[in-house]
Amino acid sequence: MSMDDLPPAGARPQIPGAIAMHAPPLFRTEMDIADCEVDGRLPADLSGAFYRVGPDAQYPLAPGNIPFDGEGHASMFRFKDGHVSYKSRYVRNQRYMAQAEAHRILFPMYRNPHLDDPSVKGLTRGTSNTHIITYDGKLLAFKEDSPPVAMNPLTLETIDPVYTFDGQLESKTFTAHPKIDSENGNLIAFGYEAKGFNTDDVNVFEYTPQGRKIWSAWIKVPYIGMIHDFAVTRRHVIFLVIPLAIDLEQMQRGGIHWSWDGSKPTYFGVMRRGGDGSDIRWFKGPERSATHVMGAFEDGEKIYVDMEMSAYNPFPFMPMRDGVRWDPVKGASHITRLSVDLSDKSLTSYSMEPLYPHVGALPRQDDRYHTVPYRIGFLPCPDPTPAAGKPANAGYARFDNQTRATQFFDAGPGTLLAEACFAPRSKNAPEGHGYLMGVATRQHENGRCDLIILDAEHLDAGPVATVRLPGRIAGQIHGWWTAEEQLPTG
Ligand code: V55
Ligand code: FE
Repeated sequence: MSMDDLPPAGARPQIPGAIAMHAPPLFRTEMDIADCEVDGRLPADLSGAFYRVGPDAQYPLAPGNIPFDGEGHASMFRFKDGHVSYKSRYVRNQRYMAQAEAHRILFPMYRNPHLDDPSVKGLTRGTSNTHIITYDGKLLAFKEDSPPVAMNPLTLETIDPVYTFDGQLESKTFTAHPKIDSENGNLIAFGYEAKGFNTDDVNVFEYTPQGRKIWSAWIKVPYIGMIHDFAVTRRHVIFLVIPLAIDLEQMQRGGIHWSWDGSKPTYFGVMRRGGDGSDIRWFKGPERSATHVMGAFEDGEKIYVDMEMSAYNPFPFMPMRDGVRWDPVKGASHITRLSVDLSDKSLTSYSMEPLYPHVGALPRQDDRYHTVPYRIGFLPCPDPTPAAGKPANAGYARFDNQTRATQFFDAGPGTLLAEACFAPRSKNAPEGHGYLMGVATRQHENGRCDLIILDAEHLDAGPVATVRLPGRIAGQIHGWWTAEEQLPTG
């Protein structure tokens, strides 16, 4: 399936990677914009960096390849003293460097090593195109099939194309969705296919903020399916294994790593954090996709994970098995609360409760609440209650899980929105007090982009400031806010 087969934007629900799919690649165009134009006034207390990363093909994708295989292009909005600049750089991972030297694609198919050019044997295949965070003074870019890549947080120069925490990383892979402990700043992460291609091993581990490993456990999964995000609470680690299953035959035929196998259950696995993983319990559910976590918490032995969930495959460019035709309605996701009660020793399945009517992907929270009970969430989605006869514009929703009250910022007609990120007003500001920011693509202006900055408590009041870019900028899957005090000086 190609981008042209998709229903027009707006007629279909927001799906992960929608921006990356609609934005044609920039093909090695990197940018520096000093002192960007701003409509409105940048808040005086907004100081730090908003990082983004997304797939942006280095050379045109090989026939049959999917947009998720574009090379990682990282970007930064740097806010300081009431001004903002924009910078973007491709991640100089092993794949990018080898291809640059060869002036062509050497890794032609998404997570399929069979077609790789023989010259790249032994290099990491990772594109670093999915998520980006700062940790221990470094900017880390992720693709879930490889180790992180470390970059300089101020210059975006790549400093280590295979970052292994000084050799401590046991897994051959590393999730794009590490969590930062809300209380001690530790980094908790995992790798799947952790012993290499087509292995059913998962390695889960925790590092101190200074980069010292404090525990690591190995578990087996019920089947090899995508484990894109995960959840961490004070005492538990939760994995979702979805029916986007490894497809060896498809890969032999030159296709991608995954296809949707609707005959498989969606598993919810829970293990004790800091243990050896031997206590893991796998709870079964029906055919569902469960991709991004908005937030998670525990109450005694009860575990709750709020995430985007769809009836099946949310990605139109990932093949369906057995001749099933992809249906955008079944691929559309709702924020759903998954729960289990661990005190029930005979429990074998998890519960699912849809929380809001909004249809959208890429939910986020105040990132200071990754591992503790949280209340506020955000989601890019079409207006859930458009005026009669009017198409639904894209916007950002704010959810208050305590009252179930919602707000909506309407981004206007012809606008596509990337995932939003939350920036707290100050280090110790209450949950959700600060700014919500995200990149808007204006379809009627040739894809020109704006960075929209909203008061996160009052989304419906409209932007407090809009950073006007002169044209299209690199697309994004995920982004990350780093406050000034956590950036290196200089
Ligand atoms: C996702 C994105 C990916 C990927 C697997 O949003 C899952 C989900 C940009 O690449 O490879
Ligand atoms: Fe993701």
